[in-house]
Amino acid sequence: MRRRTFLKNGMLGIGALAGLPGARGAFAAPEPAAAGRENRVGEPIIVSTWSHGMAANNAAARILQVSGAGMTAVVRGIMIPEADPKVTSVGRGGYPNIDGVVELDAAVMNGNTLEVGAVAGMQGILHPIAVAEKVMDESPHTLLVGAGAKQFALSKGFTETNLLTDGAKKAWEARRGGLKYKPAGSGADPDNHDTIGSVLMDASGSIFAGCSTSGAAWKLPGRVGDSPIVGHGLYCDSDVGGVVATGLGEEFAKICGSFAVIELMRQGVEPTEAIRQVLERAVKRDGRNKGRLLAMVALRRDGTVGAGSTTPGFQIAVTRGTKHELTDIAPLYPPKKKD
Ligand code: SD4
Repeated sequence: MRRRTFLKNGMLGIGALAGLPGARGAFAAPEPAAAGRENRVGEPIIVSTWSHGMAANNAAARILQVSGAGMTAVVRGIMIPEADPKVTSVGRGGYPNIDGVVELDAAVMNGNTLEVGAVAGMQGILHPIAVAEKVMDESPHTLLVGAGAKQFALSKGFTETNLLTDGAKKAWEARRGGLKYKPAGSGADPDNHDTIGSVLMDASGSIFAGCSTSGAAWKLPGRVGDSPIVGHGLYCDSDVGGVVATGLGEEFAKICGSFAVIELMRQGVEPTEAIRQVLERAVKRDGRNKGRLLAMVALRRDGTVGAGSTTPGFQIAVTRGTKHELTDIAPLYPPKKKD
């Protein structure tokens, strides 16, 4: 495993986060720690998927510094890649469905209370992660989809916006002639990766998780992946740790990937080994999964970070206190070299 240390602090500012309707402010009271779940590490830890996880971690760390509010920090961190048009698998700039429409999925989870909030297949709203938080905090439900999710967001003061950038439209147009939807199980589209997922343990030992994605590029309208489904794309429990997934959502659904990793960790399995066992389960069931992106990162409540990926290229961003690090994860199934 190669390690690369990136700059401390000094990355993306959080100015883009201003003006969110009624969001918990940067100075909101911290969420209460769960009794007996002290942070034995003594400093907050944030782990996120992919290189854009660095910017997310940086923003989250700054929120933690000013308010100590872990859930707010996860949400505000994820909002950075959601707003970045260069990230083609999250928020604005995300690749659209087969009809050229961007549909977004997101979820949040509070590991103290096991409360969750999620939206799926939502169109025209820039920050699905913030809407997911509202679903958790201000609705009696856990998951809202499609037009209902959008209506809920508008009712909470979010505004409608165009999520399809010129770049994403061009990519879709270039593919349109040859686009034929590949049913689940036929392999991940190479354009289909890089969901942002974050797990955070705050100074009190409380654990929070969130993830946000535009899902599979060129998907069928209405397709929902693993990311907004608790237990598939994310899970956290402050007694154990937190997990987020990235890759082919249909395959995580079949094994309840994130929940499976948490339950192995609960039984004492090391985070990296737990992820390996769960990914192996997916590969054992279907050998084609060796060549499809299925990747996960986990944080155990003692501060141990684990990760695994079927294929090469996966990276995780880890922040401990003020130290940010991007780490390449070696694939569990390296592609065979061609002679
Ligand atoms: C999905 N898991 O919708 C998401 C896509 C993804 O990295 O993670 N890409 O299937």
